[in-house]
Amino acid sequence: MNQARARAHTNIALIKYWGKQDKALFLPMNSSLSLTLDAFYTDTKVTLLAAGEKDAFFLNGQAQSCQEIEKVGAFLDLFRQASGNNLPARVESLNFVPTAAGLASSASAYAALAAAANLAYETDLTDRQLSTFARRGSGSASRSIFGGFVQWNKADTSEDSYAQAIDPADWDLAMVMVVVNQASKKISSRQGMDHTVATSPFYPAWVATAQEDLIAIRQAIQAHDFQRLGEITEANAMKMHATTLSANPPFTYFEPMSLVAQDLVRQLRDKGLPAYFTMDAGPNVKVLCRASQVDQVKSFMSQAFDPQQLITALPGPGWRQLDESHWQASLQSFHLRNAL
Ligand code: FM0
Repeated sequence: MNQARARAHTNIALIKYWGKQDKALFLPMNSSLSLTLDAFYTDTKVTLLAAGEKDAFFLNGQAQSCQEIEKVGAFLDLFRQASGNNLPARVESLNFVPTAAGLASSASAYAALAAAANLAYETDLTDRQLSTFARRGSGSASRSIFGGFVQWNKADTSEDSYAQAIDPADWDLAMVMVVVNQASKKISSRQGMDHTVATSPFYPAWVATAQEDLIAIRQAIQAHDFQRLGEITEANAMKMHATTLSANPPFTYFEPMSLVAQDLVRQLRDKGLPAYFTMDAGPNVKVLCRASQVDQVKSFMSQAFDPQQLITALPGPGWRQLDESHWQASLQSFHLRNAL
C-alpha cells in the first residue's frame, strides 16, 4: 500500500506532561495521564512519491513552508529508517480542531501522521510502538494513539516510553472548553517547559508529586470516583502553573478571564455541582464535569462567557484508519465548515 489515511483525536492531560529529560527523543521527566476527546481531531493522508521527488506537506489545503516540510520530513525519516523504504511522501492534513477553540493540535496532528505513515510505509508497528513514534513529533501525541483515559510512561529509553489505554472513560464524563482567548499562545508548551525545568526551584517538587498524583488518579479512575478524579486533576494543573510563576524570569499562562472561569467552577462546586478545571500552556480553561450536567455547567458559565466560547467534548476513541471515501467526505466537510 503506498497511500493511507488516518484519523486521531486530541487529548487533554489530567496529570500534565511538563518537562523533558531528553529533548531529542522527547522523553518526559514524569509520567502523565490524559482523556482523549471526541470533538477535535486531525485527518491525514500520506502518499508515497517516486524516488527523486521531494516531500510535500499541505495543511488544511494550504502548501506549507520549507521549514514545515523539513519538520514533517524529519518525522517521516523515522518510518523510512524503520521500513528501509526511503521514498519521499506527500502529506495532506485536515485539522478539525477549531482555531476558535484555541486548542493545541500537535497531539492529534502527530498521532494521525504517525498512524498514516505506519500504513503507507508498511512499518507494521503495534499501537504501543506507534505511540513511541508519535511521541517523537510531540510528546502529547503519544497519548492520542489511544482512546479514553491514557497513561504515557516516563522511561529512560525510547521504546519504553509508550502510552497505553487504561480505561474507556465511559462513565458520564465530559469536558467543557472555556475559550478565553483564541490567539495562539505566546510561549509554546515546548519553550515553557524547557525554561521551567532549567530555572524553577519548584521543579523537583513537581516531578516528585506528579508521580504521587498519577498513582492517586489511577485509583480514582478504577473506582469511578469523580470527585477524587476532579480534585487531583485541578490540583495537578495548579502545581504545573506554579512552576511557571517560580521560573526565572517568571511567566504565566493565566489571563484575567482564566481566573474568572476558575472562580465560576469553584462557585459551581459550592452550589453542589461537581466540576473541576484544568489548564494547559494557554489561557483557556477546561472544565471536567458529568456529561449529564453539561447544560447546567454551560448555563452557569454563561454569566461571563458567550455560548460560542463554551464548547463541549466527550471522551473520544483512539486512532483509526480511513478509506478514500471517508477522506473525500472529510475534505468536503472541512470545506463546508470553512465556507460558513
Ligand atoms: O498535554 O514539546 O506535547 O500533558 O499540554 O511537543 O513535546 O505540546 F501545557 C501542558 C504538552 C504540554 C501538558 O506539550 O510538547 C500535556 C501540556 P512537545 P507538547
